[in-house]
Amino acid sequence: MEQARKWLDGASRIAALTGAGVSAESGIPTFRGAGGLWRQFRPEDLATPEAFARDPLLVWEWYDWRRRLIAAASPNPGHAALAEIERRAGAFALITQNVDGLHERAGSRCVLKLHGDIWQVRCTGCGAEKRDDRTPLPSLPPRCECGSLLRPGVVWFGEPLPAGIWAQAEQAASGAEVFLVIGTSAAVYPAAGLAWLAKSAGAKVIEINPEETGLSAAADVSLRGKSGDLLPLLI
Ligand code: BV8
Ligand code: ZN
Repeated sequence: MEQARKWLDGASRIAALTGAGVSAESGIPTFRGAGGLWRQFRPEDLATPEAFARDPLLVWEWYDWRRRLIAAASPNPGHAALAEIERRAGAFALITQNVDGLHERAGSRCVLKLHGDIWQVRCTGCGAEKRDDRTPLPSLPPRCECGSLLRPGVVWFGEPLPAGIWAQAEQAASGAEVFLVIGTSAAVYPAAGLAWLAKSAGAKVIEINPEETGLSAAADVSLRGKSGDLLPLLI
């Protein structure tokens, strides 16, 4: 912890990659942890264009359930600590795989959402995109005024990440002096690759996770614990 604090205090360019683990203490189940399942489905079965094409109602029931959970949740001290780091650092980029919007609700301003936003909906017909934060949604699956199905404004498996946001994330990772990897199992690419990019560009990598992950090998320091406990201690 002392070493991590020293690196953080001495850095002016910092970046962080967060995953579902930072929202776990807000009561949002992680994808691959114990509570991550929904009915008998795995996220990889539902978060795909094929699943949506096959059964848009089932996929929307899952998202509507998650939206209600998120709406009832609050940011936790880990989210707040990351907003504080942004205020203190010379340059800070918060790169998140999460779609729950809790970083913004905690006060983070520059959030690069690699996998989209659960509060956005996009028309599969006319492409219209808007924010719709009603929970529950009045009818499932929701439809656009044009009559076509609306889909969640998130990135599914097999879909490309938003090009502009990905480019900003790569730039932030390769320019960071310290790269924090928080609450991610590092199972999903290309997001997880950002830690290796940061490391190859000379950053000190600090991992915060109760468990070992695929990125522990890249970490210069691994803090084994909950982000809601450790991030406030770190700052
Ligand atoms: C793409 C949005 C190309 C939707 C999500 C084979 C090998 C390698 C890669 C692939 C492969 N086959 C396919 C791929 C590519 C695929 C992929 O990586 N698959 C994986 C499963 C193998 N990736 C893609 O498809 C990506 N797109 O590659 O496109 C392309 C290019 C051009 C043109 C066309 C295509 C798109 C990936 C995005 C998928 N969308 N979510 C939604 O949310 O509904 S991914 C989903 O997983 C979430 O975003 C989630 O954030 C993300 C990663 O999971 P984590 O965040 O890490 O969460 P997880 O539960 O896994 O782990 C939680 C961690 O927290 C644990 O480590 C736990 O210990 C820790 N924790 C728990 N409590 C705490 C804690 N930590 C701290 N504090 C606590 N209290
Ligand atoms: Zn439409």
